[in-house]
Formats: sequence, structure tokens, C-alpha cells
Amino acid sequence: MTEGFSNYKTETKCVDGNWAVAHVAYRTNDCAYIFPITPSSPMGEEVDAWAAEHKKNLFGQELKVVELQSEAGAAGALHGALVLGALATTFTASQGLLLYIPNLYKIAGELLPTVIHVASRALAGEALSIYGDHSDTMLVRGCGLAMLSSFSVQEAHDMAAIAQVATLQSRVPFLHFMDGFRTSHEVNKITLISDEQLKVLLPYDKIEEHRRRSLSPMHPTQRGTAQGPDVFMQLVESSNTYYQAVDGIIEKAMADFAAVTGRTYHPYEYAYYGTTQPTVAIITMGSSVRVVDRALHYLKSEQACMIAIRMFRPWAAKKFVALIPPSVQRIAVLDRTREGGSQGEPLYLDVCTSLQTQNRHGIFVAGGRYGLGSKDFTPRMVHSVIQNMLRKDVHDIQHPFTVGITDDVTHLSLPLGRPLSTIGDEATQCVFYGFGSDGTVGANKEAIKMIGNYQEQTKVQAYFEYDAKKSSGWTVSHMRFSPGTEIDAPFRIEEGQGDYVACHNESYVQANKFDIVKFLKRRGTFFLNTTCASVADPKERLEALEALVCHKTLRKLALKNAKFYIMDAGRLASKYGLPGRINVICMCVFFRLSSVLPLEDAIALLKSSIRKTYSYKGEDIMQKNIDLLDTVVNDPESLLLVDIPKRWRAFEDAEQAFSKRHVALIDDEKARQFMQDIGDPVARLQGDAIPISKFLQNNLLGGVMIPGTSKYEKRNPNPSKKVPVWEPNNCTQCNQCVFICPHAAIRPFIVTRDEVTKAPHPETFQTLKATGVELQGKRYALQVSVLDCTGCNACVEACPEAPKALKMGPIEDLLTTGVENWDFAMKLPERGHLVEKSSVRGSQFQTPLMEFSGACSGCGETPYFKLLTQLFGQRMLVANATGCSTIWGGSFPSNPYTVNKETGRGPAWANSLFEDNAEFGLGMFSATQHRRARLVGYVQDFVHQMEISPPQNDLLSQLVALLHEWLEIRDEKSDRCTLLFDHMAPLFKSVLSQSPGADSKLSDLLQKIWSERDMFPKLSQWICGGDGWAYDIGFGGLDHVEAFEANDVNVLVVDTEMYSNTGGQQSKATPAGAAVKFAMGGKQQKKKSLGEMFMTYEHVYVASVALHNSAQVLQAFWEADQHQGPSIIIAYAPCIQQGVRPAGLNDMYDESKFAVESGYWPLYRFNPELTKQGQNPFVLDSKKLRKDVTAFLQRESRFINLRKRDPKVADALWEQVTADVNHRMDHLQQLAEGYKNFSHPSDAKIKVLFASETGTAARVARDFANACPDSATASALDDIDIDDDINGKVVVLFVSTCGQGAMPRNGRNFYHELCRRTEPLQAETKFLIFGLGDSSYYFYLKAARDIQDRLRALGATQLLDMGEGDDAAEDGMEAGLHDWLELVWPKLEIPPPSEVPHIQAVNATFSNRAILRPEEDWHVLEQYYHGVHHAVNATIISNDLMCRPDYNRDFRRLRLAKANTELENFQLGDALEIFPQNDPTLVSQFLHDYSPDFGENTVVQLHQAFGIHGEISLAALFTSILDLFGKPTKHFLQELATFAKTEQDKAILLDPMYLKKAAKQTGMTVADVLMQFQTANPALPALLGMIPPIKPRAYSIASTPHASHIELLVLIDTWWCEAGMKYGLTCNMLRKLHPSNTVWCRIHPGSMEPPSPQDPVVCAGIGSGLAPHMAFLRDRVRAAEAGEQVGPFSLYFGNRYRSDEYLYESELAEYARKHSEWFHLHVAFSRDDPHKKVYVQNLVGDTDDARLYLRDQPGLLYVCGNRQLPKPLQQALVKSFCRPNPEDESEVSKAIKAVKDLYLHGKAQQEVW
Ligand SMILES: Cc1ncc(C[n+]2csc(CCOP(=O)(O)OP(=O)(O)O)c2C)c(N)n1
Ligand code: SF4
Ligand code: SF4
Ligand code: SF4
Repeated sequence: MTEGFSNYKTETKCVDGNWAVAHVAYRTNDCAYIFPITPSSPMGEEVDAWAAEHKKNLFGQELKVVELQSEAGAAGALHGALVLGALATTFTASQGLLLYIPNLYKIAGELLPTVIHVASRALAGEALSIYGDHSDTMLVRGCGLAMLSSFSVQEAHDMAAIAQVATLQSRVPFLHFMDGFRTSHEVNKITLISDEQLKVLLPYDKIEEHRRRSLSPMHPTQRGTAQGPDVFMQLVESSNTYYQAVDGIIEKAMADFAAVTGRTYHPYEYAYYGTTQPTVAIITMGSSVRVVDRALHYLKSEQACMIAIRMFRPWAAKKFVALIPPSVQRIAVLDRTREGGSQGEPLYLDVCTSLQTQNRHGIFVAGGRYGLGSKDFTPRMVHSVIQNMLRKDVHDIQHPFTVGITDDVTHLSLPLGRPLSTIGDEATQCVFYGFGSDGTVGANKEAIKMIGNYQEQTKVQAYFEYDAKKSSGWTVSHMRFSPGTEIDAPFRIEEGQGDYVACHNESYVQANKFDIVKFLKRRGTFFLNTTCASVADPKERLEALEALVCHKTLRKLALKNAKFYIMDAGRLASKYGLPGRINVICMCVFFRLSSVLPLEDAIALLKSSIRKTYSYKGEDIMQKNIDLLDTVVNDPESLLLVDIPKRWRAFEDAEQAFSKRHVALIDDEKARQFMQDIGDPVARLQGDAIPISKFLQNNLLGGVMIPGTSKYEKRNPNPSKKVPVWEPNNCTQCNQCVFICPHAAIRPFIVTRDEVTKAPHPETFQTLKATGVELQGKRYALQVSVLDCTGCNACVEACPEAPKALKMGPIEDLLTTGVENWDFAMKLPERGHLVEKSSVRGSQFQTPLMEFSGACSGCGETPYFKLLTQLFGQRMLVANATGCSTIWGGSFPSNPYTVNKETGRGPAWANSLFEDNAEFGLGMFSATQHRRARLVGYVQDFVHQMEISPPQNDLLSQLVALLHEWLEIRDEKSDRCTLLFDHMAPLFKSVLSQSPGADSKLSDLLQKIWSERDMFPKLSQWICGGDGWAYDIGFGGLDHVEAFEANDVNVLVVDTEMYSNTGGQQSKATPAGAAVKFAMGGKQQKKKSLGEMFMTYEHVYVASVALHNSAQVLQAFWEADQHQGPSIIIAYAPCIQQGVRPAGLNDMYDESKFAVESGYWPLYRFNPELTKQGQNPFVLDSKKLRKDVTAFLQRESRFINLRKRDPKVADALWEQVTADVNHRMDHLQQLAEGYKNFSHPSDAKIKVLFASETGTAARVARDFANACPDSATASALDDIDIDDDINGKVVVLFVSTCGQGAMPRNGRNFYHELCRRTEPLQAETKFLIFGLGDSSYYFYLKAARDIQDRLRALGATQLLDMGEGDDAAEDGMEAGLHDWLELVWPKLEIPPPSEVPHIQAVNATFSNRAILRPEEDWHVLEQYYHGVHHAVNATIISNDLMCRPDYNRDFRRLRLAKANTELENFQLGDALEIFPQNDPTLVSQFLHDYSPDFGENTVVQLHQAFGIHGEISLAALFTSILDLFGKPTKHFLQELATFAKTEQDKAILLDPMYLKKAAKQTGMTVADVLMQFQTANPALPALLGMIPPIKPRAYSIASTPHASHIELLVLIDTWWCEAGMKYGLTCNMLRKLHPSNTVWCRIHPGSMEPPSPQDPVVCAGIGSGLAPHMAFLRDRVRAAEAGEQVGPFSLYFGNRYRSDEYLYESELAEYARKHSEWFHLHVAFSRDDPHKKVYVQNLVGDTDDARLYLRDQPGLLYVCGNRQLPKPLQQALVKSFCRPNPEDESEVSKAIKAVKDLYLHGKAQQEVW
């Protein structure tokens, strides 16, 4: 080496450690094998990007960069390349490095030269940590690699070169490591090694030798043989000489390097700054060397020196020991790793051994751990280490020790002294606090480069810290600059050292959140970006600041004499159309205030940087940024210096952090403690100070986390400051917004009216009458958690346009009311169980058990996980692969997985690693299976024992019955097992607490069952992860799990089409043409079709789903869970890394939709269960492609960027993507049309179609299609083609109506096409249509009617009247569907599907009791009514006829005592439900006649049948519970037919006409049928299961809650058959009741919202429909008589004859007389004048009341009567509304609109029957 280093031209550059290493590795290698892992990924990314730019290495080629499926793969590939004589390298860290281990042994064993570059990182143990320490590198120290450690960014660059030279010289492979993050991510200004210098250093002869040694058929040799005991050892030992030479080779390489570069290094370095002889030596390696050096330098310690270790392997003991001065008596060895249970950590052991082997005795060696997981290591800690070593008595030295934490449990930690200001005054130190997405970090990275590059001698350093949240969390940038002195300070800026401290988010200084000012030095500059700066008046501005910023902060600013500047950067940015992007502004402020560069130069540099950065984003954005910059520079007004008033010095510290106050309010004791001790300090960046004991006290040992902590954070992660605002009048309660919300921040609540009044802000706690039968009487509220909403806009996008019921509004308006209303709503009872969760709407009433995660705003992964928890959350186990879903799903201390507040149950979630997740899940599953089998064994044993000797004890016998039932249903995939367990648990506890019975074996068995109680529920095993896991690293395991049919597990793959968590590198899910990291040149290969691969197994349930199609997603989740065997759902997940333009993930919903509609993402399901039923298992859910794939590609940066960079390549790849998409679609189409030998659906004669918003119409259509032998599967209307699928065909349509009469979204395009079409349909086109809707809506069934009208207009023949499925009907829409289907089958000339009835026999046995006392029956019935139905037994006070006794209609006034509190608490407008009973005489007669086997006194033991347990006589059962005299259903007859003894009986029972005929003739009852077909004699349990239970009947209450009784107005129902008049069951009972009789009844919330006494009201009622109006009227009379102000009240009442049916005549007349000023009575009696029938509606139309009170005033309309009333009444309203000018057309059309609005705005309420 002859040339001097000064001969080379060198360049300096501001770079980080990763870049520095990559820069050398790229140029000195042929190939690189890569896989992403933090913090080493940027090395791979850099080399890939350079290769994409065709940059050349030293050998004149581009580096060949190959990404593998895992690090194990990269290691294998590296090995192969080396064997083939390539110069090859790789980059990795942590778990990645562990996966290299087997190959490291191979590579070292074969003496293959290579350098593996590692950014050293912690290993996942009790938790994952992406941060730096030496745990990974220390674990590979035995593999046989030489190991070099770099201490700084410059060294990382230099050691990369030295290692490369040394490996080639020695043939020993090298591992070169730097400290993860601390060095890999620190930006520093370094001097680069030029190509010329590298060329001089590289031993080309050795490269040649390496190449010559390669495996080649030209000179073949064999590698990797198997050897026996005789030779293996000798061959292993034969490489010793190579290792012995390494030390010398490294020394030489370093010397050569020094000669060429001027930078001198040694394997071990000595440092001492005292003047005498040191007695203490500190031994360390990595970045800590610089810290120790700085501390020693600052302290000028006479006692302590340091020996720094660069060459860790091979360890040269002699060289090392020689550096220890003879004066040293004590050594402290610092290790950045922990080996639990060892004698000491690796470096410590090496030091001790060296002293021993080199004969240096008498030195005390203490070992200490520091900096684990990037814990900051500072000079102050070094000081503590020295102090420890200088303790007088050697026995007092803490060994082993830790430094940097407070260990108050094992007391290993050293106490810390005051911070040392080791950085000289020459350097400027700056701290910036930013918000995740505000661009602060990016801007700072730019700034550091500008400053560093500005002048040759300027030195810079920057280090960045981030919140664990994926975005919108905090960021802290630490930056140092110096005019000439090197900045070797690998630690954060310390307290009181900052020259410039900036807070870019005002919420950080609000309510004492972060202590930012602590960094500021005296007289330093503090900049705050705040809205206060926009307050014009200086005095008011100061007041605003005082109101906003916590006083502790203001006091500190005053005491530090700070220069305090403010600016409203947010306002400025918005003004320039760049909302939220404050980076340019804040950077400019920094240059203005810090004077690190002359301002003019700084601005020029900033402008050129803006041009560079924003050129990709378009001219417009670039110009806006430049204009903005000019404003900040030129407008002195925008940046204001605050004149700090003296009073701030006296401000009190008293203010408690908002979060602390918030934490104190947490109800749950455990959670409060956790948040106090840990959650809150961590959130306020004070986690470093938490002592170990706090973790133990909170039971966090072993990485355990308590559930549901994310909800306590309330971090307001919303840069847009906008949240959705609900417009209830437009809301259809579809819950689509709730489904899509990635953050679970918008939720529907089912509330009672009473609860609404208790809301903290009832005026803003808006509600709607809840739709759907199951929610009758309840209210629907939609609430947003204002402090958890991220403002992502997804809910607004998802809200159907009919018009939209959500829009974004300013958050300020809701910060108090919204927050408090939300808190209130969260405390409301859980009511999800009231609604079936199998529909989209129903699923969203279930409380999500995954909420407020740290995912990016609008993340496409989270909604899927949220849905999983809503469906299966309380019985769900999750194995989650490392990836975004573990970071947003499990970042300590925020746990978004939570529990149901009533049961305390929720998802059990765990993460093992990235690579092993499928296996991890399989382990969970098999353990569950095994443990459950054990439980089943115990239970079977126990039940068997009980059969042999039946229990004498009542509790025990109940328990046995339940266990029996559990055994039967234990494999049912539902919550039933859990519910059964809930019944069992108290019995178990009581039985176990009783003194052990005589049989201790039995109690042992019981005890064993109890100890396995966790296995009672049927658990649902989920294995979840991203595409990187499923397609790449975990594919082997995933494949293995799916390959076995017995593995009943479900896999969810959230496919973002890249490794999102590590910053967006390609996976095999990335499509061709995408330019993502590791594929910057554009991915060449098409996306792997994972779903299709798994379909080939044929037993795997496979689905490909996308978010916007909520119904399909939901269906897939259900089917996957229900499938007996493995499943996989591949879910398209829009991700921030895809770069959706222009709105990013604010467009998440449309992004998903576009992907599907362009065919880019296919929707399908492959369900093996269908194969079993002989059907095509493959269903293509996305059929019709409406958008162009290229249009989709044009929306995303991942595709567009390539086009900008390399249009030719992009064009070719885009063509390829389009071809791939079309090809895949064709293939899927073929599968749909004929998978294997399943029939082609075009054979189908009937086409079944649907338009469905919430999935109900789709479900009904699919059921119909399944039942109809001549049809294929059902399709959404938008997926079909009118000509192909409708024209000339027979179609059956199921259409729901949403919004205010809107078409569901999957039918809109179809409808538009239908409307546009002018060409008639072929004459043979026939159709049937079934509409679904809610009759309480004005536009009931509108969508179905629109389609019907249009089809008719185009000439199609309608085969039947439209069927009506009314959600508001008593039995929901099913009844209407049933009736319609009865007519459909004959019309289609298809025999109705033969339903094989499934008889659910009740769990009952004959009792051995001969007879029961009536009180005993009563006791059980009480259990039934009270326990099961929450009914009470009320006494009749009076039962009065309201008409003449001989009159043919029987109106009655019934009064009941309100003796029970349950009856007292009803509200105006409620109804009373009465449980009727059968006539006991008829029952006893029937039982006597029906069967000789049982009679009325027979006693049966019910085992949880009808919800009861215990013995009951058949008489009681048939009188009170079973509807023996009700009308038989078709279903009942079918069931009975299965018992028929003769074919003839069977035929009669199955004849559809039989029921009709018999009903017409005799009014046949269930009892009649049973008597007629006595030979079909079902066993009693079956019979009890076949007869439906008696249903209660509801009657509106006519009295007010103030009255002492409950009054009902009842018309006794009768009906006729040929045999005579018949009574309905309840009426028959009611008419016979006498005072003092009792009835079972319960309050049923009314369907109409009552008016307040002040509301103007118009009521229209006919017959007994007067009842609710009477209640409203009586309430108003009461109010008026109490002196309250009351509004006008008009009552229109109609009946047939005035003489006999003028109900409440005298009372009404009296009111009309007494209260004429506000009460207006109108009565109509239709039959009084046979020539002119006058109805209620005629009176309404001919009077002014409706106009006055409903049009001119904001009044309310109430309508109660039969179904004939509403329509004519609406016309009457129009008439009244335009009464003064009935002929004026414009008045008429205004009136029509006003009536419509009345209904649309919920001002009209009706109850019809
Ligand atoms: C063995 C190993 N290699 C690499 C990593 C680093 N790593 C963590 S998550 C991840 C990417 C996950 O991507 P994907 O599975 O697609 O999930 P996403 O983040 O997109 O949700 C990588 C590479 C790791 N944790 N372990
Ligand atoms: S804006 Fe986004 S986070 Fe907020 S409620 Fe809507 S979907 Fe949820
Ligand atoms: S209509 Fe809009 S606001 Fe109402 S539930 Fe549906 S999506 Fe939500
Ligand atoms: S998947 Fe994408 S959007 Fe979601 S948290 Fe990860 S990076 Fe953010």
C-alpha cells in the first residue's frame, strides 16, 4: 500500500448507518439476498433502488438483488451463490439473523468468504422489540464467523469495507454489525470511500481464487458430504489455521485502510483522559463506546479508562489483555444483551476468560447490562458505572448490575446522578415534537442534509424517535449541528440542553401532556405551532395561550427566560390548500429562528428541496408549497414573539395532566391501576422511569397484557379535526358506516326512550325509532367517539347516498357534548343479543371487541378483525402473525382487544413470530381439541354414573340435565355451549361448595370437570396475518395446516399486497407493475393466486373478499367458521403504503370498490360443504366488471411512480397486469360455470336475482335459489346483464328498499340501465318479484315497485302480485315470504321443495311423581312467565262492555291493577302484552280423549325446555304454555305426517289444500288435527316440541302513566268458518275475565313516540285504534288541568255506527266542551248514512286542522287503525294542506311535498294491523 490517502478525492455526505453500509456493499458484491426486517431493511431497499437505477458496482455490473421468502431463504441463497463463486452479501437483524443460523454454520464450515451486515436488534421474548441491542449478534457468536462491531455511522461505512477485504483475505465469513437504530438510523455527516480507494483495497487475486474454487462441472468437486466419527472431527479442526490468521488479517486490513483513507482503526482501542494511572477499565462495544468515551473525556477521570472492542470474533485475548494498564484493579464489562440464568453475558465471559488465560490475576470484574431494546445510554450512566466500580470495598460493588432502569425488585440497577452536559457549546442542539403524519421527520431529514452539505467543515447528527402507533402518533427529532467539531453523541439530547425546541402540535403542551420545555436551555428558543397565534388582539392572544398551554410549561418558559415564538401553521397550510401539511412552514420557521444558515441560502435550498420532493406529486402541489414558503419568509406577522408576562413565573404546578384526571375516572379497578402505573406514564413519554415493581404488581410478568386498554387513551388521533355528523332523518339504520369504520369509533346503540332522557346532552343524543320487529319499541342512536375517530371519512363514503346521513363536521362542536354522550352510551346495557348477527346490520349491533387500535387512519386491515370479534369474539382464539396487525393490535401498553362488559369474555390473542404463525395456531387448536376431549370424557363418565344412580339432589339433577344437553350440542359452532355453561356455572359452584357427598369419586370427577371449564364453549380458532406471512415466510406452515382436513381452523389473510409493517416491500402478493420497495424497478411477476392454490385441496373453504361488499365479507366469515375443516379468507386491505390518490386512505371504501369493479380483486367463495350437497362449490361473487384495470392502476402511487420513472417498462407491465387480471377473471368464470363436473348454470331455467343493502334480500334469494331445482345461484342485479340474464327468461327478484326509498347499491346500475333501455324485452320474459321493507316508512317497498313498473313497461309479464316482506309485521318479513312462496311454486310449475321437517323434541322425561299440587304447577309457571318472559301477574279491576250487550261487536274497557312496579314504570303510548291461556276444561277433555298414555295429571320433568326446569303437570303445560287451540301451521302438519301410520293419512296431511279447506270448513285447531289423526301418535317429547308455544298479544294502553290503573280498549276478535263463529285465543279469555281474576302480562314499549303536552297534535284512529290517542289526550288534559301550557290537539275518530260504537263518547264530549280552546274533536261513522259513507280521512281532508297544525306548525301526526287507513289519509292530508286553493297546481304540489316531508322527517307515526 504505497499511496497516501491525501491523493484521493473524497466526498462527504449526510447519511445514516444503513445507507453507509449499503454504499460499500453494493459496490463490492455481485449479488445480494434480502428480506425485510427492521432496522436493517433500508440496506436492502437502497441496494434494490440503486440496481433499479442501473448503478454499477466495482466490477461494472448492476448488483443482482434477490428478495427471498424469508431469511432462511436468503441464507440458503447466499450459501448457494458463494458456492458458485459469487461475491455475495446480505443484510438482516434479530429474528432474521436467527433464521440464518443453520446456513451460517455451513458457510463458515466451508470457508466461504462473505460479509453479512447486521443492524443489531433485540429478540422477541416476553415481547417483540424492533429496537437495538446485541441479543441477536451475540447469539450467533458460535457459528464460526469473524465479527466486527462499528461504533458510529462513519465506522459502519469503513468496517463494511475492512470486513470485505478481510473476508476475502482470510476465507473466513464475516458478520459486521452496528447498533440497530442508534447507528443504523442516525444521520451523520461522513466521508465516503470512493471507488478508487475501494479498488485499491480489494484483493483481486483473492477474488479470483474464490471464483476458481467455485463448484463447476468443468472441474467438479462435491460439497456437503456426510462424514463418520472417524473423520468428522479432524476435518472440523482442519480450518483452525484460517481462524488463527484472521486477527492479523484484520489488523492489516485496518492498516491498509488507514493508508488509503487516513482513518485509523484497531481491533481493540484504548482510551484514557487522565494524567495518572487508571484503576478502573470499562470494556464495551458498539455505539456505547462513543458514550463512554465522551463521558471519560468530560469527566477527565483520573481513575477510569476504556477498552473498546471492535473485533469480537475471533477473540484475541493476548492483544486485548495487553491493552489493560497494569494499574487497573477493577473492570466493568458492559453488555447490551441479557442471557437469563447465565454466569454473565458474552463479553463479560470473554473478558474473564482472557484475564485467566493471560495470567492477569487479582482484577475484580463486574458485568453490567445496559441499553436493551434501545434504552438510551448516556454519559450520566457511564458516570454511575464508574462510581460503582470506585466503591471503597470491592464487596460493595454491584455485580451484576444494570444501568438505565429502576430495579426495585432485585436491586441490580445503579442509581443515576445528574445529567452531564458533555456536548460543548459549539454545537447547536434542537428538539422537535411532531405529529405522525405532519411531515416533521421528513422535513428534519431534509434540513439536516441541507445544513450538513452547506459547508465542508459543518458537522451534523440527527436521530428520530416514533410512537408505536402506525400513524398519527408523536415523533421526536433530536438534531445537533456544529461548525467543525465531530458530533459523537449517540444519545438523546438531554434535559436543559436544547438551543431550539419546537412543538408542532399544540395538544402536546395542553393539559400537561408532554414535558417538552424540559429540553430547553436557559434563554433558548421555543416554538409552538398553535391556533392561538391567529387571535388578532395581543391581549386576547395571551389569554388564549394561558387557557391552552398548561401553566407548568408557561412557568418553565418564563423561568428559563425563553424566546417564545408562536405561529398558526395549520391555518396557513389550509389557506394554501395543503391542510395538515405543516412541514414546510415549520422548517422555514426553524431556519428563521435558529440562524444555523443564512436565511436567504436556507430558503433557496428549501425551494430546491421542495422541487425535488414534490415533483412526483404534481406541479400544483409543488407551487403551493413554494408560495407557502414565501409567505412564511416574507410575512413577519405570521411568526410572533410572545412577550412573556412576569406573572407566568408564579404560575402554579398544580395542574394535573388531563390523562391523569381521565385515568382516575376509570371504573375498572385493575385497568385504573394499570393506567396509573404504566399506561399513562408511557403515553406521556415517561416510561423510562417506571420501576420494575410496577410491572410485577400489575401482573405483566412474561409479557401478559390486560385487555381493553386502548379505550383509555383517548388520544384524539385526528389531524383533519373533522368527525362524522349524523343526520338521523336520512338514516336507514343500515349500519354500513359502522361496519367499515377501521377504528370502531362509530357505533349504533339500541336504547329505550327512558335512557335517552338520561343522556348528559339529550338534545344532541339523537335517536330514531329502531326498525325491525326484534327492536320494536326501542330507539336507534348512532354515536361517534370523538376522541377516537381519526377523521378517515370511510363511514361517510360507506353511507348510502339516499341522501347521505353522515357528513364530516368540525370536531370542536362535539368536544364536550359528543364526548360525554359517547361515555354515556358506552355504559348502556349490551343489547346486541336482541338482533340476529348473521346480517350486516345485525352484526354491527354486536359490540366490537377490537377497538381504537393504533392503525393508520383508514387502514383496510382493521375492519376485518373488528368484524371477527363481533361475530365470534367471546369464543375466539387468535394466533396473529407479526405484521401491522400485531403492531396496531398489540403495542404495549395499548391493547385494542377487549371484553364484553357484561360477560368479561373476549378474544384471546397471541403472537408468536412472523414465520411460525400457522403452526402456532395449529398448536393452539390441537391443545384445545385435546383438552376438550378430556372434558368430554369426564362429563360422559359423570353423566353415566348419574344414570346408574340418579341424583337425589335437585341442583345436581339440574346440572346433569344441562351436562346432557351440552354433550349433545358440544360440536355446534355457536354461542350455545357458552350459554349452557353460564347456566351450569352457578350449579357447579353450589354443588362443589356443598360438603363432599358419600361418593368421593363423583365429587372428584365433578372437580375435574370444573377445572377444565374453559373448554365448555365451542372455541373458534383463527390464524391471522398479512400477505407477507401467508404468501411468503409462513406459506410452508400455512400449507401444512390447510392440507389436513381434520384441522378445523380458520385463516384470515389481510392482503395489502406488500409487507406493510416494515415500510412496504414486495411480497408474492404484490402484482406485476407495482414499484414497491425491494422491487423498485417494478415487479415483473404476476401475483400469486393463493386462493386458487388452496382450492386444489378441495376440502379447504376459500374466500376472496373485499371490504365494501359487506354482505359478502360477512357471509364468508360465517361460512368459514361453520365449515368443518380448514378455511382461508383472503381479504383485500387498502393500505397507506399503496399511495391511493389523491385522498389517500380517505378513499378506502372507494378503493376497495374500484378494485373489485375493475376485476383487479376478484370476489369468490369456494365452499366444500356445497360439494357434499352435490352443488358447485365455487361461487364467483364479482361478475360484471364495470371499470377498467388501467383506471384502477392510475389511482395509486405504487403503479404511477414507475410510469413516471420508466414509462416504457411501466407500459409493458401495465399491459401485463391487465392481461393477468383478465386471464384470472376468465379462469374464475370458468370455475363458476362448471367446476369439475358440476352443472353449468346456464342450464338453469330460472334466474334468481337480488338487490340487497344489508344482506337480508341476498340471503332470502340464495335460500330460494337453493330450494328451486331449476335455478342456479342467486346474483346481485348489478352483476348481471339484462340481455343475457333477463331478456326472454323467467326471473325471480328479491329487492329491498333502503334509505328514503332508495335502491340498494348492488342494484342501482341495473336499475339505471333498465330506465335507459327503450328496446322492449322479449315477449317470453316473465318475472316474479318480492319486495322487502318496513311498512312504517313512507316509501315502503319503493325500490321493488320501481323495478316492477319498469319491467312491466318494457313488456315483461308479471306472473304474480308482488310479495311483501314487512319488517314491521308481527313475525317480521318471514310471514309475508311464506305466504308468497306458497303461490310462487304453482306459478312456476315446480313442486314445492319437500321440506324434511326436523322435529326438535323438547328435553322432557316422564316424572316418577304421581300427581302435583296446583301450587307446584303454579311455581313452575311463575318461573316460566316471570323468569323467561319477564311477565307479571296482574289483577283485573273491571271488565266493562262499551256497547249494548246484545250488539254484534264487543268493545271492552279492561282495567288492571298496577300492583307491580314492572307495570308502574310504563310510558305514555306503551302497550300491554297479555299471555292468554287455553280453557282448562277443553284441555282436560282433549288429554282425556287423545291418548291413553297420558292425561291431565301426568307429570313431566322439563330439562331446560321452554326455558324452564322442573316438574309440571300436562294440564298446566297444555293450558298455559302450548297453543293447543291455535291454527295449525303447514309445518306442524308436515311434522305430524312423519308419524302417520297410513299413506292415506300422510297424503292428507301433506296436501296443501287440506289445511285451507279444513280451516274454511271447521276453523280447525291443532287439537282438532291431533284428534283426527290419532294414529300419528308422536311420543310426548316430540309432541311438546311440535306444538308452538302460546304467544302474547299486545294492546295499546289507553290510560296515562299517572292513572292508578292500566286501561285497555279491546275489540273482542271473532272470525267465521262454515261451522260458525270463532274467537281468537286471547279475546276468548279476556271476554270471560271478572274482577279479581288475574292475567300474566308485561309492558311492551309502544311503537309510537308520545308527544309532549306542548306539541301540536293531530290523531286519526278507527275502532280500538282510539286507545293510544286516548292516552295522549288524557295526558294533555292532565297537563292543562295542572296549569301547564298545552298545544292544540285534534282527534279524528271513526267507527261504524254512532249509536253503538261511539267509544268514550261522554268523556270525549266533556273534554271538547271543557277544553275547546285546544281540543278539537271530529267523529265519523261510516255506516250511519248508507248513501254517503263518511270516514275519518274524509273529515281530515275537509277540515283545516291538519293544515294548521301539521303544515303551518311543526306538529305531529298519529295514525292508528287497519292497513286501509294510511294511504287515503295521506291523500286527505294533501287535501287539507291546500284547502284554500285546491285548484292551484303549484299549491297542490307544495302540499304533496309537505306531506311527504312530514313522513320523511319522522313527524308522522302510525300503527297499523
Ligand atoms: C423472521 C422475521 N423476519 C422479518 C421480520 C420483520 N417483519 C415483521 S412484520 C413484516 C412484514 C409483514 O408483512 P405482512 O405479513 O404482509 O403483514 P402487514 O404488515 O402487511 O400487515 C416483516 C418483514 C420478522 N419479524 N421476523
Ligand atoms: S371518520 Fe373514520 S374513524 Fe371516524 S367514525 Fe368515520 S370511519 Fe370511523
Ligand atoms: S344510513 Fe348512513 S348513517 Fe345511517 S346507518 Fe346507514 S351508513 Fe350509517
Ligand atoms: S396495513 Fe397499512 S394502513 Fe394499515 S396500519 Fe399497516 S401500514 Fe397502516
